[in-house]
Amino acid sequence: MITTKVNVVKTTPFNDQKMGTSGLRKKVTVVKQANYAENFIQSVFNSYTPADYENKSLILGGDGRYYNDVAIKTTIRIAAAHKVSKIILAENGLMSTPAVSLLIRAQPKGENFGAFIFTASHNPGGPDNDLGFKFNGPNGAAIPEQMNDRVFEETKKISEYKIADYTGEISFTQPSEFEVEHPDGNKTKMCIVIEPTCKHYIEEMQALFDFDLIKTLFARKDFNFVFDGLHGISGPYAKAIFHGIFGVDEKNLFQCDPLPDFGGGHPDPNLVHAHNLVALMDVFNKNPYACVPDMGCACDGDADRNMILGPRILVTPSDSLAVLTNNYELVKALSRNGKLAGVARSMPTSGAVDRVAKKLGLNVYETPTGWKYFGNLLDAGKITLCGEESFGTGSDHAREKDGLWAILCWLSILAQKNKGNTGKFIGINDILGDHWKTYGRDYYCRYDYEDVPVDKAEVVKGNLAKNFDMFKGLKEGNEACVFEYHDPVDNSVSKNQGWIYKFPDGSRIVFRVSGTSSANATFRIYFEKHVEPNGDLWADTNKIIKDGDNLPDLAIKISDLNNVAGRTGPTVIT
Ligand code: VG1
Ligand code: CO
Repeated sequence: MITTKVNVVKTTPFNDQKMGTSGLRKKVTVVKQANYAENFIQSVFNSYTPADYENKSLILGGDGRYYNDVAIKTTIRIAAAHKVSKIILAENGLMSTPAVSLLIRAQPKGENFGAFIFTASHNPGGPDNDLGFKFNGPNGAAIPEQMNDRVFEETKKISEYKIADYTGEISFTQPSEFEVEHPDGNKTKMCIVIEPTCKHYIEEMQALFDFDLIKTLFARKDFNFVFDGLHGISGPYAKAIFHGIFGVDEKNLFQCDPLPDFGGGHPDPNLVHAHNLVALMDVFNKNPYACVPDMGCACDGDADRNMILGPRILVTPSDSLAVLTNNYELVKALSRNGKLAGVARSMPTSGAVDRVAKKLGLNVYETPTGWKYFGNLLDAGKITLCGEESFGTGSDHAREKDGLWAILCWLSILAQKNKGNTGKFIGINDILGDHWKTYGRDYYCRYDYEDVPVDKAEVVKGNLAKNFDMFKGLKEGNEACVFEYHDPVDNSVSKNQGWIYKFPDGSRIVFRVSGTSSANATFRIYFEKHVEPNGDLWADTNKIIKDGDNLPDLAIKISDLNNVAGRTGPTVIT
């Protein structure tokens, strides 16, 4: 038993603790400042009433990045001072974002306050890189925008925080107990229980998917599967599921040990940062003699994102959402409650899923970027499946996007398509080809301009609004607007969610400012062009978006980004 006393510590506010698209992300050097983490965590507690957290449990997990251990210990000490009765601590502090969401949802009703997830997701880690704090409520979802605003208000007026004075060791592998003496002399108890990193998540996946069916796929000699964990938290899950259950050779599971600095890379599964996997899958078609696996996939640092690759092709996340919708009946996790209730996509995600939804008679919701906007739709039963262009796919099973779940969806489709097939393997390219022959192809690409100084970013934003009329004048039927979301469940309004420039055929250029970068501004430019089923379905994306209306050129003309930011092109193209 650890005995400890609560101290009330005077502090002054930091003015930069506003949560972005997904939690608070800052450089480790910023979080290391005295009182920085304490202020933020206390401000979360201050945004609730004692009835929300006293005598409740609090879940703590994370992606294992540098400094998480310190942040977790601080949170435990603040939770003790707020009479939380039970900390459910992921073993070694390691648990993926979707696994935490599922674990919250598995807690007895009314007994859980929520969870802190210590992750900056796809952002790099290490002493000079990023750290992140996410807070999810008792429904398993990241708290909504209005709650983020409330926390921000608290961070601006905080004057003190409450913290247990115990600064000794706290085990991340063994249970422990605290006796906490409060300023009024009352004593409370708090226990820490250790939750294994993977166990609960894997049980949930086994219930959601037909693992025996998927095993028939892995039993085929002509199915070669590779996975890249990018040294994030997906590795332990991938090893347990793909190797432990499906028997994939461990040498086909790359970078599956979580590292505090992700081995120096960005744990971001895209064409740029997952370059080894992309090269192995020969996506850029550089080696006609290469023997390419049938499926390659990867997850990000906190394992909520997924990347799916077929031989020599990336399945764009927008297409992935459309294909999953079209094939939902082949996936137990999607069809277990009958027809899909509806689908949703973030605004910059391509309209590919809209075409499928139209055919299947499903409602489509277009939300701002960030998973938190799907929460209300999922809770209200309006949608079953949702996704974002940024490699995020998920469903009503959790309240976060779920990387391994999405991979299991694709494995289910491949297994079903090849059920009883003794001939040539029906692969990802065949599934994509069939899809495009039915719906046409929405060529899609994103340019990121990272690290634009804030004053220059303001100039670019000014240009974007100023040039609406210029764009509309270019072609009859062109439209331009600032995206605003009206939540159909709670009627809340989210303004300024990106600039849309739309052509009459549905092609679009979209601009947004990232809400996950830890310093300076990142502009994201999204390009989308539709080609009809009888058009060129297997062309190079770069060629298509430049053919006819040259979308990248036009985007630069509208924003004057290269000039203003002194650049010759984007920093990342995916
Ligand atoms: C990015 C993506 C967004 C995603 C968010 C969090 O946000 O664009 O779609 O929801 O990251 O993903 P932004 O504001 O930088 O564009 V994760 O995997 O960081 O939790
Ligand atoms: Co993530």
